[in-house]
Amino acid sequence: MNILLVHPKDRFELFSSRSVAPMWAAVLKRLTPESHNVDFISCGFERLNEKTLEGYDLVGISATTPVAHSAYEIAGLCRTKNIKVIIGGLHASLLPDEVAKYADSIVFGESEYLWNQILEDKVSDKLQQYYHGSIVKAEDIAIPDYSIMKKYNYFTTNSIEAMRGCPNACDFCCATYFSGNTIRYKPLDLVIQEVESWKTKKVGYLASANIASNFNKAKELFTTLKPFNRKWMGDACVNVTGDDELLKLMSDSGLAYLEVGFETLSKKSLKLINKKINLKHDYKDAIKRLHDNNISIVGTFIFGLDTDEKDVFKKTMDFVYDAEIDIPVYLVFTPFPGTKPYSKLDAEGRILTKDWSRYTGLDVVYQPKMMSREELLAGLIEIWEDALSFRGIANRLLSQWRGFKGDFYFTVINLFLRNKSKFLKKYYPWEGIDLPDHISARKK
Ligand code: B12
Ligand code: SF4
Repeated sequence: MNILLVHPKDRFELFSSRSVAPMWAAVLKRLTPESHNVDFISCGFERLNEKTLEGYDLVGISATTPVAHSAYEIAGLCRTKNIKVIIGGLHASLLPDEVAKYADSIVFGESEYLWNQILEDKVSDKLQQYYHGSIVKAEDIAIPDYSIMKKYNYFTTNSIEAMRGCPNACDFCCATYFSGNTIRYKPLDLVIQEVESWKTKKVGYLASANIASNFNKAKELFTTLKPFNRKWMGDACVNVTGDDELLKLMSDSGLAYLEVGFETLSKKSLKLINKKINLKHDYKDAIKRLHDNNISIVGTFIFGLDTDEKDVFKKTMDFVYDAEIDIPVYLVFTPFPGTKPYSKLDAEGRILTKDWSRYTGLDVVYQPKMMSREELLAGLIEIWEDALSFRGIANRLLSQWRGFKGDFYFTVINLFLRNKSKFLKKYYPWEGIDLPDHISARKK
């Protein structure tokens, strides 16, 4: 068969398709027997039309929520050409019945144990509508094969999914709805094999929602990564700062940037979103510990929770400067469909749009409680503008003396974000939201 894997694009191209190469497609390529041909297109920077689809027997598309509309359009195009289409990914797993309306088959959950079955079913013309993936064993988490992608299109293809699962089950986070709380670390010999196969010295990305879900396993992993003498970026929870040995091993392994979901400074809000793990940690102390270990912090914050008052932006901004967070990431709280917060807000009649393409974290899709929709969006715009102003960047750069240490990634990430800040102009006006005059005037 000729198989085409398609990575959809988000409506406003807010998130660069060029950052991290889509691992799902590289994983399916690895799982596909040699007898089939696999090609790949990323709609973020390549055009897909009827002509492109010629000659394909099966099209596979991955859908997260903000790109679901694009996945449906592509699926529609395939169906007009009578090509069988299958959709997998987070959104398909959260809303299988919706996705089933647009595709011949949908895959929910992890696909390692299913893909070959699907291909066989297609060959014998017996495709099923639903395929339900089971939790994959650690040793079977596939090693991605990026040979179908043009590597120069991406910031890095040196991504490794060294583990899956997180025990914390925060209400708003889709990761545990999908992979459950079964924690699986890839066997270390597979990790070694994977990193050794990388052709470039580019930064390594640890593509897991919480790389330190199990401290002992994480320690083994970082000990294994150290001899490779590479720079790494990854995501973990603030609780890593409670273990000095782990922090040292992370640092020694070359972990340069750690994305930490601080989410909110308010304990009340943390309880509301069930991110209890953060309650036990003093953020300022945690940040100091990471810095003391030479680890820079990408700190994410969400706004618009029911407990958030209008002063939340100012308080957060002051904290970010005071605590010297290296790269702040500000998002509006987004209730992804299929999650508890979504069901609650929907039952309260507060979901304002079911246009998933607006579920980006940079839009307001529900009625906030303590401020208006306009105030929430205006606050987000202003805090981003501050963070990406030259003053904001210089302040953060100098506070940690990164300029003198020649921190290449700090510059790259900030320039990338500054470029992305154009979204504020491109995206405006947000449909149905009238921004206050002082913001609208700046956008014209
Ligand atoms: C790496 C990552 C990114 C990277 C790279 C994304 C990329 N280019 O692929 C970057 C930083 C760019 C990114 C951006 C965003 N991300 Co992100 N990201 C992740 C992360 C940490 C890992 C994803 C990954 O590559 N996993 C490894 C691969 C192999 O797993 P997988 O994609 O799930 O694929 C498996 C199955 O789903 C299935 N499958 C997937 N697709 C298909 C298709 C077919 C045909 C088949 C058969 C099977 C199949 O097979 C694979 C193997 O089992 C996840 C968290 C997580 N653990 O899932 C969040 C996650 C996917 N991101 C999320 C979000 C919200 C975003 C952003 C909106 C950012 C934001 N505002 O918060 C943007 C939007 C991106 C977009 N346009 O969709 C959410 C998605 C929520 C949702 N409902 O859709 C997640 C789950 C995080 C979370 N905790 O909520 N992200
Ligand atoms: S700790 Fe992080 S990855 Fe784990 S459930 Fe909470 S938000 Fe998701």
